[in-house]
Amino acid sequence: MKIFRSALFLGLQLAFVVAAYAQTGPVVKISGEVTKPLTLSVEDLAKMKRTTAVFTDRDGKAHSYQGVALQELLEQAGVTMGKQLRGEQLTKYLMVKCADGYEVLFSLAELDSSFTDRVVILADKLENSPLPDGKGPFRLVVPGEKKPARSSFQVVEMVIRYAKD
Ligand SMILES: Nc1nc2c(c(=O)[nH]1)N[C@H]1C(S)=C(S)[C@@H](COP(=O)(O)O)O[C@H]1N2
Ligand SMILES: [Mo]
Repeated sequence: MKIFRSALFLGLQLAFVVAAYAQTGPVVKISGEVTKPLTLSVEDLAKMKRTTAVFTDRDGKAHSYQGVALQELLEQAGVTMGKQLRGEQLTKYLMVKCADGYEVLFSLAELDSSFTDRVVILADKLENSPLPDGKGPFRLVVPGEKKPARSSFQVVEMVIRYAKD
């Protein structure tokens, strides 16, 4: 009886661990100089204000991506954007980190609508479908640049830091 009970207990524990693991889908993190670090899933992004950005590939072909404006995400994380982005805050940068080790950098002012009309988005859809294998589930889309090199795919984390000492 005792053995049966401990076997049942172990079985339940195992089932619990498996279930918890299955629920852990891919996420993107926003960390560093933030007041509220975020861990966002595709489901979280789906609930936010959605917007479209055009990605121009190496061949000059345009593709329409859907997602959430990076500024919106940074504001949710409590990053100094908008009126707060002044003085020494202007020495802050955002580093994008990808699953393949690719990294690119933006200064915060490049991402703020009080400095620029260009809207960078964190996309989770291409032509309204999930991103293709190896390019998702999250991609930065940076319109208005001559090269697509900063439109990082497989984004896993965005870290905000001070560049000054
Ligand atoms: N994670 C990651 N993102 C990346 C790259 C990369 O190597 N890794 N290459 C960049 C470069 S140099 C280009 S030209 C585009 C190519 O995107 P595409 O293959 O979707 O056209 O992705 C950019 N984003
Ligand atoms: Mo490239």
